Amino acid sequence: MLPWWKDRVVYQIYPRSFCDANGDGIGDIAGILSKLDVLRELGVGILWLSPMYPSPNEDNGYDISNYCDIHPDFGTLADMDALIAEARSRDIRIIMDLVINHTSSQHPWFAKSCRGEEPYRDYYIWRDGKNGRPPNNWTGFFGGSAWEWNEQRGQYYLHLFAKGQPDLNYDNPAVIDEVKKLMRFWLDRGIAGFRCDVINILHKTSLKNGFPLPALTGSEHYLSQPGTHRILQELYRDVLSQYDCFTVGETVLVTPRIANELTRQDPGELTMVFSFEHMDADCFLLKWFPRKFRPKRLFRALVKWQEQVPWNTVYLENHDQPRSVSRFGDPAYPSESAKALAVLVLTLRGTAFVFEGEELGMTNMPFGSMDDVRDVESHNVYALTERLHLPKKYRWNMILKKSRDNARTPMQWNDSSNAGFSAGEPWIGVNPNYHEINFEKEYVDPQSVWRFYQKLIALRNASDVLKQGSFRLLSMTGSVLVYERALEGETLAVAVNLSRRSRRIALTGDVVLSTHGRCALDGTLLPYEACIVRR
Ligand code: TEU
Ligand code: CA
Repeated sequence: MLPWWKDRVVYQIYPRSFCDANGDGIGDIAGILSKLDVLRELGVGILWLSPMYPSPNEDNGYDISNYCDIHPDFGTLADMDALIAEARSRDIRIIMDLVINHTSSQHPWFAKSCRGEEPYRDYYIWRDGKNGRPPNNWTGFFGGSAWEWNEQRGQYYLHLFAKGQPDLNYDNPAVIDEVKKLMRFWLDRGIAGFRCDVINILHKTSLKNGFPLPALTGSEHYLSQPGTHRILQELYRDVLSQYDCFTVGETVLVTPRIANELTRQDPGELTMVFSFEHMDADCFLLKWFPRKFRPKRLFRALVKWQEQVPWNTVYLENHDQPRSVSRFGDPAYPSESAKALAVLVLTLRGTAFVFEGEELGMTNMPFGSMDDVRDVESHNVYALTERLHLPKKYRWNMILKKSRDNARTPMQWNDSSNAGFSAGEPWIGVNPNYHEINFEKEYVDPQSVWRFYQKLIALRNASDVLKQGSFRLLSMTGSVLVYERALEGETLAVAVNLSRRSRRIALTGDVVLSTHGRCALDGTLLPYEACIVRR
């Protein structure tokens, strides 16, 4: 029997942008509750909720000021308990975001650490400066020095993300104890696991200068270090192994070898990880330098991970990534290309993750100016590239193509004002294409992207071969990928064409599901056609 987390499709909710029940412009728990039936109908069996904890929102909740409560914007702890129970009653389990590399600078631990109060003095990574400069040359994920001066303490603190996200000090056992406590707090309330934010950078082996790199200088001192493996093993042994739960690690800059180490069974660490190699198919250097999308780059990365990691996650979107249909699809074939991408996500081997709106074919946002952009990362990068004298047009193009806010515009529920997301003024603008792309319209259209996702998820839920079958590459050309899934004598082949041209393929068999509703393959795939064939 497959464990339940390999058996079910996961749906990621970005709560701020999902559904606003009280009209304050921010999505909330009551909004999620109102959509549980629709999610059940879609066929997903696990929800991953991006952070809903109290937070000053410098990084939309990834800067946590209290791990054991719910932000009033979203509701109360009682609302969260109700959500867990209501989801359970529909056979949907919930995992939460575990953000433990850093806290918010508004967390009481940090305030006390600034004052040098015990036992919080060494909860964070504090160092003296060097001749009035930061302690080392490290740079952070959002650009610029990874150190910030604190007047009160008279020292610098390390922050690999925004200034308001000081890194915790994992050389301090008290910090690990705090983490165990907060994990139990949520597991005891009935959640089914965690998505673990940047979990492979917890332990910093040394604070020496890093090898100068174009980005993330210093990262060789903290990426997937032995100290991090030890912490993950301890969290597994003392907490996770005592619950019916799973973890998915968000692991940055990992190779298949490292992913296999992070997910090994004995001693246990994580259940599965998110890798990012396939996210570089249209960009490089931590995404900020766009390049032309080539399907083969996407295919090659996906296949490599299929072949080298026994059980991985499969995804094309999350709250940090622009919309997949805008990156890997085609505006001339919006519905076809969204469906072809869906086939990839739901027929490759591994746990499939669908991000809110992906199942509608939601697209990137035509932002007008930086005033429309909310994300701290975008603002930091826009300012930094100005100091580097990059041309304004180029910088703006970077933001349009790569801003995380592309994924964070409100969910498009219907054709009414604000796409039915909120009766008030949404915290971030709604994509004007909600008149064409919205849930209610797609729900009643048998040919819609949403209906296709529903069919595909149902097919997967009912198919052992899609859930647990082996993966074998059959062929890969510039724009067509063909592979096979096999289990105990049953074989399905999948062919995906990510181009505007019809392509010839040597594949026959009864069509189980096709993006174009066809019943038999005749040797050609139409533009952006994908087919699942029984062999
Ligand atoms: O993301 C970590 C991470 O690597 C991203 O910041 C990545 O560099 C960037 O998004 C690429 O555009 C996680 C969360 O998913 C993200 O939302 C948080 O901002 C970040 O950690 C800090 O907690
Ligand atoms: Ca609200």
